[in-house]
Amino acid sequence: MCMAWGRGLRPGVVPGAMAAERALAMATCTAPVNIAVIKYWGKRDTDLILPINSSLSVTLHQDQLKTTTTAAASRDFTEDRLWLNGAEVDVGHPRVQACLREVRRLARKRRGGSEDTATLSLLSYKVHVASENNFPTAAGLASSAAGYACLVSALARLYGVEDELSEVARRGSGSACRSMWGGFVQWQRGERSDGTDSLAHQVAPETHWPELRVLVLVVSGKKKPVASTAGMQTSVETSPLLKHRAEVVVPERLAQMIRHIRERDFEGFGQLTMQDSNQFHATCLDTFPPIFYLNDLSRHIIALAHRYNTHHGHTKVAYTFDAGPNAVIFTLADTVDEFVEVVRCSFPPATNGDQFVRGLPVGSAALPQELMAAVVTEPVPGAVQYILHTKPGPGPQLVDDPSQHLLGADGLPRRHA
Ligand code: 2P0
Repeated sequence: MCMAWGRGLRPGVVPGAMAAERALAMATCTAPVNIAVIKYWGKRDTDLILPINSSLSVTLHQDQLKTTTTAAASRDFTEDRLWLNGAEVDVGHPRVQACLREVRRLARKRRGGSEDTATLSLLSYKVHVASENNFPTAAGLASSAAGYACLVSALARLYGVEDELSEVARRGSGSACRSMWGGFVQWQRGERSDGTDSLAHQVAPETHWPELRVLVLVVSGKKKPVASTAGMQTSVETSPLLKHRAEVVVPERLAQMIRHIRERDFEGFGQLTMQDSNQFHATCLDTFPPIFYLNDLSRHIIALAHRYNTHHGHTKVAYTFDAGPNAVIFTLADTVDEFVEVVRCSFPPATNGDQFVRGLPVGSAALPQELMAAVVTEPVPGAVQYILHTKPGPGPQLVDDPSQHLLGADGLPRRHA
């Protein structure tokens, strides 16, 4: 493994290495999951992770879904090491290495010619990193976005880097750059070949639309059949629809979507969210050989949402699906109780009746007879494992409480009770 890590810097040659006395430096951050409403699919540069189109997402609240990462540096560490959910994994993964290299480059740049010996010492040390999700990785919720956003946040904190970091998170996973901000976030595709203008920025903070709610319908614990990274490149190579989407459709939709968000127009936001999810899955079908992320159950949920909206005469719920069959539903707070009851009646829970709804509280609702008849047409028992109720939330956070570090004083993972 070739590493730029610490090259040319040795603790022994740090002048007046005051901070080298410090045995262990540690920082812990949390970072959120995001769900795209204008989808990213396809790269124009697979190494720098530069997309063929801009995208826009909603950052989900970390009370329900988050990654926590601790990064530590010590002169006593003999090699870089990484643990994910308690299991040690290969730290040599090129994307992990790209994030490490870029944060360290920014730290050096920031230090410039100054006498910041603390940073200089840290930069010469190996790192240990531990990362955990507060949700099951197997649930198919976008964990790489939160994971890389958190890795970059924790490393940046460790080295005292305060620069724009979405460009670095993007090197871990494209969608990770959007998890560097809270609320409503646009990832600008950029024009430059070096990727310096392919950045995420906030369109509106999470407080902008207080009534907006998110229901994640977890329908499958299985791993996705085709990984996004491989799938999107096959789409770039074979799908004329994807080319048209990137060149013509997305630029128009982005402008519309930003307008709907600014005006808190749920009708417009919801319709465009559904249309963009559908077009993303259409580009998957247009890929050759085709990629299928939706399954019968996802199609069942799509039909249910349309029946529900038709019954009410306007858009009350909007679905979106990523590279897997789980549904993410956007709605407004005043609709949550009723729609959750519709989902419960449509997919009666098999065993976990009391854990069927998780996250933010949901009240009870009695469904009117005409709604039942019009919307709940063919119940599929047990098909939805559970519903997670959440809302838009903030970007990465620093964890001040040292008892929350995932690494102990020995630099090894410790388990929380
Ligand atoms: C998105 N997805 O915009 C789209 C919609 C999946 C469907 O971003 O290769 O895991 O790491 O850049 O970010 C999934 O792609 O792919 C994704 P890489 P990533 O959220």
